[in-house]
Amino acid sequence: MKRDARELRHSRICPFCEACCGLEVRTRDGLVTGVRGDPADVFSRGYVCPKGAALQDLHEDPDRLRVPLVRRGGRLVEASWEDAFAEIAARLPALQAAHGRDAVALSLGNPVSHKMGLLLYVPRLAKALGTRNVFSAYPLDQMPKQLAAGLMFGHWLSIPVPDIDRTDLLVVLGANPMASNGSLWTVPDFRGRARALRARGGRLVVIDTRRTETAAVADAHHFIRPGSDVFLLAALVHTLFAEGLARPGPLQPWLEGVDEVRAAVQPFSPEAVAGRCGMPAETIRALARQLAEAERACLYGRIGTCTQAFGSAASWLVDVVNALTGHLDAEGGAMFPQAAAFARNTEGTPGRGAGIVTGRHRSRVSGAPEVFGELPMTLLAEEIETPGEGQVRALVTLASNPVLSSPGGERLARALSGLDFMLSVDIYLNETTRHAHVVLPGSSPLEDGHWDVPFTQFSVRNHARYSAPVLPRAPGALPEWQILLKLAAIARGGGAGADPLALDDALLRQEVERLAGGDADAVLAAVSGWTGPERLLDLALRSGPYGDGFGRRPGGLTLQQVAQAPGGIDLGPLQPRLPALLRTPSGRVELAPPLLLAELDKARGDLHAPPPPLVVVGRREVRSNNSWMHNLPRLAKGPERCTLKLHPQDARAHGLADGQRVRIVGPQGMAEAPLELDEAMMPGVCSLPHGWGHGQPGTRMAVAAGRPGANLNALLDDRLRDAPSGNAVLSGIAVRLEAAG
Ligand SMILES: Nc1nc2c(c(=O)[nH]1)N[C@H]1C(S)=C(S)[C@@H](COP(=O)(O)OP(=O)(O)OC[C@H]3O[C@@H](n4cnc5c(=O)[nH]c(N)nc54)[C@H](O)[C@@H]3O)O[C@H]1N2
Ligand SMILES: Nc1nc2c(c(=O)[nH]1)N[C@H]1C(S)=C(S)[C@@H](COP(=O)(O)OP(=O)(O)OC[C@H]3O[C@@H](n4cnc5c(=O)[nH]c(N)nc54)[C@H](O)[C@@H]3O)O[C@H]1N2
Ligand code: SF4
Ligand SMILES: [Mo]
Repeated sequence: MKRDARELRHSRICPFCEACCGLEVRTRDGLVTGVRGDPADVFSRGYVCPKGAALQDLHEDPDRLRVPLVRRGGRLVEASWEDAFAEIAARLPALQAAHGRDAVALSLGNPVSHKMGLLLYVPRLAKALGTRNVFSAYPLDQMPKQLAAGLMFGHWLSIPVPDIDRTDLLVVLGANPMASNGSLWTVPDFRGRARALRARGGRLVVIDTRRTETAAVADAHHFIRPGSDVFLLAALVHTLFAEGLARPGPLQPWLEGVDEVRAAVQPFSPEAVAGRCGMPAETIRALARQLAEAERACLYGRIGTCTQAFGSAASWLVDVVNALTGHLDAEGGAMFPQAAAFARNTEGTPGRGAGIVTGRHRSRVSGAPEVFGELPMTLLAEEIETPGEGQVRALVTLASNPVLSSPGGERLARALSGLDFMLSVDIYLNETTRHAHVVLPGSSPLEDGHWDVPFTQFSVRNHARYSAPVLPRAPGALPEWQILLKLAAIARGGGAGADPLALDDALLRQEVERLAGGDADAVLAAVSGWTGPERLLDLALRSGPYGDGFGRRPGGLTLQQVAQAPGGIDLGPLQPRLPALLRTPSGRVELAPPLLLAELDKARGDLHAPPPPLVVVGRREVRSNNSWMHNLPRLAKGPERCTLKLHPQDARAHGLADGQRVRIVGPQGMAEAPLELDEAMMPGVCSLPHGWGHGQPGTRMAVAAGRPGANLNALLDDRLRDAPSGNAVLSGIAVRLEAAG
């Protein structure tokens, strides 16, 4: 080893969460020597959380998979890429030939969104497989918000975000950005921005079932009973109409359905909902008035408002409030970012479009509608278990761990062990991938180039940042985009020897010919300096809203230009985008989609449901991320994080003491965790983080197994969903506590 090799500094966008902070990664001689926030990053300006530095742990993790595994004689053993692809080619196409395309299901996990090599190539694999059985993390998370945005604005990802840097009042409902660093809202350094908001005289208000870390930096916090957000929101809208505060301002001519909304919220006066929400009517009224009267204000709802029985209706009403108070698409309000690449709402005819549809097909067993091309993750197990035409017999998981991340995971695990064939592209042998017949190793993020395909569409400022690979690819490793192409080639009948790069060229040519017609050759020549995801990115950037248009807009963006800009390129604060952003058939903001009006009507029947004595909700913690970062030593150390938080008053009523191990019994299972008494809990509500439950036989995550934690999802009820979006209900489930052991 050259001991005196020079230390190099690289900019790398953090791939772990939606904040997308710019990191500075130092390397020497191919080894990582340090990671810190990159002060030169135009977007995050040096901010970093404890997870960022753990990129080094991930890169070095001895448990991270580096070679393919193939099941031989019941055991997963190391194999060559050739053998692994040969195994897949021998089994997957034959299964589809014998049982139909839908016999193979796809399961897509959260990290797919954080890797352009995966996200940009999933469509190629999905198309080659041709299956309607596509499952993902979205219906465990944000599908209600996507559905509401789709119905209102005409595209699934036209989701407005708080313009926090210019607002006077931010109301956060069911989100904890101090721990999560933001979601469907790319907002690095939330703490710093919240502090600046308050320093300039603005206010931060948090409504949550727990007095969270975000509440701790806010001006006010209000408890809300889990699952009752739809009622609070309907009462806010009710108040706006009742008190003459519905003043949409310049947006007025573009709003369709104001009268229908007024009629629909009629039954939901603050008095009518106060008991259900656990909030005084006067508090609700005051909130409505504050939102209406603030010059610049924004209401933001996130996962707490999505993972409940009326999640779609709640997500919709959040933006109804923003629209009626004149804060939608206005400076300091809820604004639509304009991404430099891959944003569908900048393509096609401005101001009008086909809108969205759901239910183009239905799940075979329960008949749940397809939403955004996907089916509810909680229905995957029954599709595998239930015999008959169209039964799922094989599964491909991409960066997905539903055995821990989905309710019904234990049942799913049993179903997985009965599959004819299972293939995982993943970096760990974990609770899900241990059931696979073939596991193909994903790459270390430090070996990939990076662009935030989804998150630039939710960013608090418009920007263009590209990270080049920090380290050369490990010898023998295959980038994930090539893995997916190879699988696509195999699914298309090309056999194990198929050439993924030739398929990439052919597919790209087809697409460019469709879009650019006679100019296709010139366009392809212009991007020919790049390959793979970078080539798609250059194409998207140059044809995007800030692009050079392949020479038509001199000075416009190209990937080369972005790649050479230290810290990226700032494209300025968010700008109003209505009505041009709309892709609804009416060309207006659909304030009253019939599907959601019907939900609100349904919710009336639930308004007087008596609350169970104790319910469980989830929580996030800065040093963790869903189910897969518990193997990184610098995050895993420190106090036990998978604890059950409970208000001391509830603990006394149960005869339980701080630190004691408790058994939490839910509708479908139980789990055990140490009890942590916390005055910040709403009485009648306990909280347990998700993503734990490690140490199962056949997994290979030694650090995580040392502190397995309890699986929240084992307690929940996999039958409960928000009907229009198919999103799982993860919040407000009735549980019972008892002393363990
Ligand atoms: N009860 C409850 N359940 C929840 C939630 C909740 O709030 N409460 N949250 C839900 C939400 S929001 C989400 S998004 C889901 C997340 O659930 P999943 O989508 O299942 O995601 P993770 O649990 O993060 O698991 C990620 C998987 O990707 C693998 N992986 C990590 N990095 C890479 C990589 O670079 N390449 C490849 N190929 N694989 C990689 C990991 O090893 C792991 O297997 O969980 C949901 N589950
Ligand atoms: N550190 C860390 N960061 C993450 C993740 C992680 O696991 N760890 N996961 C990432 C992912 S995949 C996502 S989707 C985002 C999510 O990001 P956020 O939406 O900010 O998610 P949480 O931090 O879980 O905050 C949800 C809040 O909702 C509250 N809540 C629960 N039920 C209800 C309810 O019925 N009504 C209301 N009003 N509130 C309720 C909870 O107490 C909690 O404080 O975070 C991302 N960032
Ligand atoms: S906040 Fe998110 S993006 Fe930023 S360093 Fe932490 S994990 Fe990475
Ligand atoms: Mo998520």
